[in-house]
Amino acid sequence: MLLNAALAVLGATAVAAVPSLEIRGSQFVNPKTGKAFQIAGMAYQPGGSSGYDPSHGRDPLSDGKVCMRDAALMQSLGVNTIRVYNLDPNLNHDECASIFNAAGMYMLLDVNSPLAGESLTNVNPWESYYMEYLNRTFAVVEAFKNYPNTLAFFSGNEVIYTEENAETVPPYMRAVTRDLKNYIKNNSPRKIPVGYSAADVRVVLEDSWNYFQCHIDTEQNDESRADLFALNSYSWCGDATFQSSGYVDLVNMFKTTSVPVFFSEFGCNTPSPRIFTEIGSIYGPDMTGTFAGGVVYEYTQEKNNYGLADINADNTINLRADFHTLQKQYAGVDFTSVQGVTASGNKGVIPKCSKTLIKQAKFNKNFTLPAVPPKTQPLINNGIKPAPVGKIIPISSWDVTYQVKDADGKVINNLKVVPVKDDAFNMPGSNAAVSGDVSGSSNSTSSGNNENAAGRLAPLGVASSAIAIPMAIMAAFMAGAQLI
Ligand SMILES: *[C@@H]1O[C@H](CO)[C@@H](O)[C@H](O)[C@H]1NC(C)=O
Ligand SMILES: *[C@@H]1O[C@H](CO)[C@@H](O)[C@H](O)[C@H]1NC(C)=O
Ligand SMILES: CC(=O)N[C@H]1CO[C@H](CO)[C@@H](O)[C@@H]1O
Repeated sequence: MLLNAALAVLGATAVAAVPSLEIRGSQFVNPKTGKAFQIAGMAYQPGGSSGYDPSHGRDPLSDGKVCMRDAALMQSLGVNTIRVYNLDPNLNHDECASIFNAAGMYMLLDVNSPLAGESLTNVNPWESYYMEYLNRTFAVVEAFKNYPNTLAFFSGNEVIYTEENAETVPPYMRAVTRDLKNYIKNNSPRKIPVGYSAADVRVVLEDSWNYFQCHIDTEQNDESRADLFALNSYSWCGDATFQSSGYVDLVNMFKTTSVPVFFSEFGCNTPSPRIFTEIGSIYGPDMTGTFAGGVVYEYTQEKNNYGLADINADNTINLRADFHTLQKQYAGVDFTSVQGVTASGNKGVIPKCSKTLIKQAKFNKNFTLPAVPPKTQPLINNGIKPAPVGKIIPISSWDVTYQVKDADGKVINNLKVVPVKDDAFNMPGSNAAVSGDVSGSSNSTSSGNNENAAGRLAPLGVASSAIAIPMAIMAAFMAGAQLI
């Protein structure tokens, strides 16, 4: 009996995975349910850009104990996606990817890094577009293509942000997108989307979106067309509205989009503490018809002061008031409804690439893209060698081993990741370890729905305790122990 029950759960948890999503028209879609998916994302770069340090074998997804801590906290928050900027394709990410997968979170991954030779430059981009650079981006694809929760790759982040770099960068950015998409087409078991993450600089924003989403008439299967378009936007500050924040202008700009559009970063930090009232707008009727959600910037407190959590030198954490405020805002959204909408099938308007599509005088209007650099086509056709290989692995314990304190300084007990059911992703309420009752957090907003949030807790809470014990058994099983 115990054995059967254990094996049943063991079987279920061993393969448990978030459903890999597809892009259909302007939406992310869960192919198993036909529902459109809204990103409730978190920028995840503990240590800032120095959290990526190939010389010391370190990147944000290479330490399982750290990922367990952060996955549990972000799960408590209600996050369903992380964005990770700088990755070393040659490190082992299996433990972290498996933890975030079990916690019901997708991964948006940048293929570039700030180190020399690891991204397209915004000045003289042709000087940075060569085989070794592309090989590295392909290596990131290889390292992450097997994880079911890899949501998409960003081929570039804020490379275009002035009229000057808009003169030269766009064709190179589109060429990198093309090369990545062809690489994935030939070498990945699954079509993982590729797109661009733009700076919300309005003078180049609309042209960037059009330049990347348009279809080049002379191309058959135009692989250079981006699969999605994201923007890093900080225009909603403090107690703003859909109108005053300028979000209304973004919705008007993007409402005909032929690819998913979402915030790859948001979360203005003045005034501080933040109140995160944009959450109600992003997941409300004003936005969800056009936007596919967004990514809060950012999880850890760094020099630029956007963090929700302070990480101490010994890896313990002190949550900041903003963490609890954001948690309340998410809890005030009825995510069961938000994630329950059947995909519209809306293909939007795919514009033809042409000079007249681009509005700004200086913005590049050349759609004859740079040729694939020398020695690169064989890599695109046959794959890089050697190629890193990632895979989902069993996790023996979901407990968080580092101490975490809430914004009142109270130790959070029994913090752990609560594996979500197979084919599910994380929702607010799935992990109740972090209470919202913290004096320092803002209480100015949508607390009215908390009862709903608590109501949604029950089924997932049950699942969690049912899974916690068998996982220990599974650990023993994996270690070769007898199960009777
Ligand atoms: C391509 O990437 C792989 C994996 O990171 C690496 O081992 C190899 O040296 C790279 N090749 C070139 C030519 O950069
Ligand atoms: C457009 O870009 C291609 C490829 O880089 C280049 O050969 C061509 O000269 C460019 N055309 C114009 C009008 O600049
Ligand atoms: C941080 C914050 O907004 N606190 C407010 C919570 O609600 C009380 C009572 O309405 C206010 O006095 C606080 O300023």
